[in-house]
Amino acid sequence: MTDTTLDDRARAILKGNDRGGYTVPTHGLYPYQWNWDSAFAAWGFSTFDVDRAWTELETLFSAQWGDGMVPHIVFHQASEGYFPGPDVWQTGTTPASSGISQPPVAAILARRIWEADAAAGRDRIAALYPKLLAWHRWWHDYRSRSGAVAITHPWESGRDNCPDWDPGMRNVDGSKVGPYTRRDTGHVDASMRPGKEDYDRYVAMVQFGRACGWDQETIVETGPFLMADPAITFILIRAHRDLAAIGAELGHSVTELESWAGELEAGLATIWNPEIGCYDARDLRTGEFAGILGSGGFLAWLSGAAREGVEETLFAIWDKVAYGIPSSDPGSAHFNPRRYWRGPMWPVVNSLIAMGFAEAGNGAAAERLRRETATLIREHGFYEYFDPVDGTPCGGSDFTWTAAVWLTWAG
Ligand code: 9WN
Repeated sequence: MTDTTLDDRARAILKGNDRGGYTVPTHGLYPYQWNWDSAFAAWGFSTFDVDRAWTELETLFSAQWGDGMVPHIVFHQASEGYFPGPDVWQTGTTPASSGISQPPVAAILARRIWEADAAAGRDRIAALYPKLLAWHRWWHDYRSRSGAVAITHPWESGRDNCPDWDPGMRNVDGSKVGPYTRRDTGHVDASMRPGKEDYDRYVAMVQFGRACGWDQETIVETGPFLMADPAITFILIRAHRDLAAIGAELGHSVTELESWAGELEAGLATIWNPEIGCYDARDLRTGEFAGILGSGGFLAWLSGAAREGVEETLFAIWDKVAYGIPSSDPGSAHFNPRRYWRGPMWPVVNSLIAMGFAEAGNGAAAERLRRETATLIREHGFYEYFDPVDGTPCGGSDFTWTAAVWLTWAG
């Protein structure tokens, strides 16, 4: 296919996954609206339909909770195709939603969407601004207490079963969750998905949230899982700054956002693991580091936080594969090139990493990453993710965020 044909195909995927005001990540496997998928979808739409781009974000924020949290899934329409659905989460919200959040990329991408058409976007971004601010306040008040950003469920990281979460997962008791039926393994090869023990623990964490009425204070203070996530920390620092830039342009005082970004920047010291020479996921219940190098650490450049020596450490793992930055180190015992987040390369994460490289002045690395990602999409199509060693396409096909990053970055 030529790149023009691929552009057409990418636009057709976004339109085909449109369910009216929101897009699903892919047909079948993911039948609802996901938080960070939608922010990428909006960015993709902004290349040919800015109005539709804003609508995507507006629909997502229509599900915002009273405390500012923006849920990771919004269940607009009933579907039998996904587990766990609204009957399992039981959050009691309208629209129905999950009880956890997802990486706060919305402000980063909203700023880019606004740049795509400044005049048309002014009223839309002005209306979204207080909602974005309330969400950022939620991350600050509930999740930034240890210095870095904490997640209460691996699904909140968006990088569900990456080895970064293994220390925290070991302490979650999944043995009493009772029977349930997974749907994901009916859509894609089970060997590419998280295992049963992982799912038992994921469900146990949902059951804890449900039992305490999704009380955030209880979940953070006494829930079964609390880990500091370097990737969300980098993303939030960057998102605070982008939201501050938006706010300043709109005439708001942004000192609060700037101070939140500064606090997190200082807090990065708490997730620096000298043993691996990199920022690292950390179990906040035990203090244990995960000891994992992978795509999460590469997001340091997005917030301008890369320290001396990090480039050498991290680029060595990139050099071990042929295509893009893998989600974990191919040299480690945890690495699995096709099992979800335990090794594969994800175009969507690579697009954020490249954004960081470009802004840090490393245009050559940004271009290498773009080229390697584009090669995979050209050869195989718009898959959810890829084997970084031999390029095998994996997961769902005709994937919204892969189409979106083709239009905005890789293509
Ligand atoms: C759980 C939709 C989502 C992405 C996540 C990805 C995967 C869900 C799942 O799919 O997570 O949220 O059931 O595996 O890990 O990043 O947002 O594409």
